[in-house]
Amino acid sequence: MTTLHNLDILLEDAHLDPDLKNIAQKVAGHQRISNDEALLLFEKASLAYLGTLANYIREHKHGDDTYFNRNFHMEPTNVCLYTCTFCSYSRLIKRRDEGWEYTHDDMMDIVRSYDNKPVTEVHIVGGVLPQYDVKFYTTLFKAIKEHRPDLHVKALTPVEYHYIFKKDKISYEEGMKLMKEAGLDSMPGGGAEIFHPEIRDQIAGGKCSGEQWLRIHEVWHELGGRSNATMLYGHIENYWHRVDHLDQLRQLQDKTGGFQTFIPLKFRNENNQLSHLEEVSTIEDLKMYAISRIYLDNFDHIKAYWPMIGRDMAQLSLAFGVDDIDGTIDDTTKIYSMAGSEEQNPALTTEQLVQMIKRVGRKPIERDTLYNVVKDYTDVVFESENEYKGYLALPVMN
Ligand code: V47
Ligand code: SF4
Repeated sequence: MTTLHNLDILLEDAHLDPDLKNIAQKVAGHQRISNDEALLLFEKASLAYLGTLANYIREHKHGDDTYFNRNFHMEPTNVCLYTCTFCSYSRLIKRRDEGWEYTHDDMMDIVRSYDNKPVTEVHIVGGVLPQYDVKFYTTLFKAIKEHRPDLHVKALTPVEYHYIFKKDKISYEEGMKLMKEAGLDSMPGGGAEIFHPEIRDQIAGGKCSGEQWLRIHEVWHELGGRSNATMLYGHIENYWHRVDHLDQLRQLQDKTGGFQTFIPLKFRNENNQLSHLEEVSTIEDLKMYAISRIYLDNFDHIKAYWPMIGRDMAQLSLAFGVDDIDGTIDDTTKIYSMAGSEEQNPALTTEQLVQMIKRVGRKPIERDTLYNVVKDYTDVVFESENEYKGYLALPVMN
């Protein structure tokens, strides 16, 4: 479904604002856009214009290929000593009876419950509590690897790492090395929120700073590791803060090349201290995806996390720069729904996910965490509905 010609039409449009035409020319020439130009896109560009540019880049990088993976989430605890105002979990520190605090054995029971299921990744995130320390996580990673060496461990964010390394009085370098030796394969993108202290100080409840978040990813990349990045948008930040956030990610990526995917996360307003804020519109969401794709020229992938935005929006996002819709996840916790995500009970079979992608003219590709192709579903015809049923979930943490 190539739309490469659409950009040509746009470039010939005599009525197009000269600044926007200039940006379109840059995109056509595969040149990087500046921060001022990104700001201009947020402030001035129409959705149709942004979609044309973002889709051009998306198709240039990936054609119609659209990635998903099969993973499951484990959350050691949903209680957290930080007090991020956007998070539905932080309040549980005072109401611990409503939360859970899993032991090592509980966590391994969850891992074992996936024996014989075709998952390639476990995504581990959680609240921050003192008993979940370096020892807990290194022991857990080692046990997972012993039990199932093929399972990719994508675990924890700089929020946890900063806390546990500080507690053990070890440097980021020492700490990340220990994690790698224990079996950590990659880092998810959480905890980034908005880097700029003007906003972060108001929403991030005392957890690691933007600088510390970036530094821990840098250290991990220097060890040869890969990771993802996110941005929580649509609350009290303005466009300038979003561009600043993207700028810092682009700069670090220039230095290390260690990021795989950028995931814009729309702020949801239920059950948290920012419930008085109105959520941004779906048009704003599509603009966010498109501008991320246009600005982050050194990121291979842009991911839409579909349980949060809903299936229809996920399909739409594939025309606005997105090439990855995360995956089939077995949700044991249902946490995502606490923040008011679109999918109150998200469950998609692999077949449904594949159909969802095919229906918007794209090619469904199952990938592993590092984007190696596991299976191309383009020509697969499903015979039964009884394929392994994977559930999708949002870990609304870190
Ligand atoms: O850092 C918390 C966000 C993130 C809310 O790397 C909220 O593959 C919206 O990072 N409304 C954690 N968002 C989730 C995350 C993630 C998810 C899927 C895949 C990957 C990956 C990473 O969730 C937190 C925070 O930014 N979050 N509360 C909320 N009310
Ligand atoms: Fe804790 Fe993460 Fe929630 Fe912040 S977002 S309160 S660090 S679980």
